[in-house]
Amino acid sequence: MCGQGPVDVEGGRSPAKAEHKVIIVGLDNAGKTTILYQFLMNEVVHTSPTIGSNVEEIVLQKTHFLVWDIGGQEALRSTWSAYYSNTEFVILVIDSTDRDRLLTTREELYKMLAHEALRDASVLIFANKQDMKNSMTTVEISQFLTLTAIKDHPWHIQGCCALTGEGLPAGLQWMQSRATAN
Ligand SMILES: Nc1nc2c(ncn2[C@@H]2O[C@H](COP(=O)(O)OP(=O)(O)OP(=O)(O)O)[C@@H](O)[C@H]2O)c(=O)[nH]1
Ligand SMILES: [Mg+2]
Repeated sequence: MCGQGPVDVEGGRSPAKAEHKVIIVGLDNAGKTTILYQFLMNEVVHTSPTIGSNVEEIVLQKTHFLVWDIGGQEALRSTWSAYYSNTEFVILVIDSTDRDRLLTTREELYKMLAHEALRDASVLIFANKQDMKNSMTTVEISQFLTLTAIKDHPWHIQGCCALTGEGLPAGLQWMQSRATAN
């Protein structure tokens, strides 16, 4: 937890090490915290609803991501924008079984994309819980969210299962390739 590198006024991180800021958003119960710790430890942790946020550093092939996992309960969604400044990647996590709330997710997505602070952000959408047999496919979700209409942000949709980790490396790889391309 305590870095030993050179200290600077920004809060103890070396300015030489470029760190890409990532936020993980999505409705409550989507699997955001499960994904974060599956990324970090390759295992499923017991989660409870996130109040506030968790932050962890994930390193992939020398690319450092500082990842903020934010609580998705309705009362907490208005706090998401407090995390937007300097964000390079938004990971939107969707519970692919949650048909009833896909419209709410859609509204939250377009509200975020219109936010000035996220003007340059890329968006990775994880269609999570693909292990459940009633889950929507990535094609269904893409169509419902009209992703192809999004022209002003690079985006990518990836099916996944946070319990097994399936699909997560592919999503992370997409972020890594964009992070190094920029
Ligand atoms: N079947 C299945 N369950 C999952 C998957 N991912 C997460 N879950 C379960 O979904 C529940 C919610 O997961 P969390 O990671 O706490 O959800 P969250 O998005 O962080 O929720 P908030 O913190 O309230 O915003 C937990 O019981 C997880 O074990 C998945 O891929 N498949
Ligand atoms: Mg959480």
